[in-house]
Amino acid sequence: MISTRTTAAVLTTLALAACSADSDTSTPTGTTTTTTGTGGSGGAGAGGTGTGGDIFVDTDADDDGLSDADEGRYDPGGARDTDGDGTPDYLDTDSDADGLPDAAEGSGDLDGDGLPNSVDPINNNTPAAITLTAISTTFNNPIGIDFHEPTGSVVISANYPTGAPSTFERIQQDGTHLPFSAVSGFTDEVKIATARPGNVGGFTAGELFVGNGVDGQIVRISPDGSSVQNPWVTLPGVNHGLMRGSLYVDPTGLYGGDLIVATTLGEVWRVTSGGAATQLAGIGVHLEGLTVVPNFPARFGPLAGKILAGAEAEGLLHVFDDTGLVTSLTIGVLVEDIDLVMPNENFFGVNFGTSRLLGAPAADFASIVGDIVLTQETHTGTGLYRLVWDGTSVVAQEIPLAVASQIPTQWEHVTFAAAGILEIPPPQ
Ligand SMILES: [Ca+2]
Ligand SMILES: [Ca+2]
Ligand SMILES: [Ca+2]
Ligand SMILES: [Ca+2]
Repeated sequence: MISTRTTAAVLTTLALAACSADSDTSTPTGTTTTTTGTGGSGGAGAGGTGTGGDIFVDTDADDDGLSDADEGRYDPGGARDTDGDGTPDYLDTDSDADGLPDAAEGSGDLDGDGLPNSVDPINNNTPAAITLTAISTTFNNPIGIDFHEPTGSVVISANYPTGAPSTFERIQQDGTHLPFSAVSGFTDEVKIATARPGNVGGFTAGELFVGNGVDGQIVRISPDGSSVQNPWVTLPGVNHGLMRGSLYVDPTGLYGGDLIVATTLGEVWRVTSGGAATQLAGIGVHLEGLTVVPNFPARFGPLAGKILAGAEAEGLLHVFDDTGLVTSLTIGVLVEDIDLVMPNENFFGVNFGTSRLLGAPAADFASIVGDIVLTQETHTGTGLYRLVWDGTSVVAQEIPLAVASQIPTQWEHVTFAAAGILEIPPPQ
């Protein structure tokens, strides 16, 4: 279970790759640190509090809520170092190098394999059931959706298939719609991507990227919608395909924070904030759904650090890196969209069948924070799957629906967002 007070740390850790620093500042120099004497069964650490005498005892050196003893400081063979990075668990804020801080993972055991979450990078437990709620404002045929960080709201491409009068709208917490930019008339399925804070490639949070229906062309819209560069980039050469495909701004820095695009003709490109485009692959199939997997091999196995793109028609998930196509996986999902479960962010998905957004609170996804979620357009269940590395293979697990949940009929794109709309209040 991820507590809300630690989710900012989770996000930071996810974004910045594994960190392992002793964050404890509470141990005065020269004081005596003592064992609790209870071996592996020691209770909650005193967390740097005094013990009533002159001796200051700190039993939780990294302040993650797990006692030094429980973190293996006094193990007979030497202090335990689960991830082998040279920093022992009792000083390592992410002992299992899975991108989730020990303080958030705690001593529970999600998958029931006997290994506490904090030292178990593979948690392939069945995801908890989610409750989807239909957002009670009317929508005008939305397709694409993403988080608009500067306003804490959700931005969508609307008015499919004409894109008029407004191609983009922002949905405020009270359910009202505002046009986003003066763009009108982008036709067909309009897929979008926004930049998040902390982008290392020079993109500004809230910038929005989209295709314009012309082969190989990308549009860039400023965070407040006032400036539209159309086209911003035209890929060199011809016959690239369209950006409905997908677009994604790399939040990990593994690809320089670049904009990644996947086209309807199977090309994958990186584009810098300066507009320089580099082709990574061309596999000749309509790609749809795109993400960059954070580089935590212990958690994601062969997917760590790679670019994922779906091929709905083939039923395949393609895996790319900077050298091109790495492998193609059959995972039993016809991929429409790919997203990372962000800590303390609500879920919003376009249920095209009813022209509504379906939302679910962040807490519903607490059991799979940091994981990859695949969306399938038409389906017989939820159409949402967790993609998980089980130590041997990459498998897709359907995310169950709670009894009270709305049943999605036809998904388009989905997103996680630190935003609220009507029935789904903003995350605390
Ligand atoms: Ca600790
Ligand atoms: Ca370590
Ligand atoms: Ca961890
Ligand atoms: Ca476990």
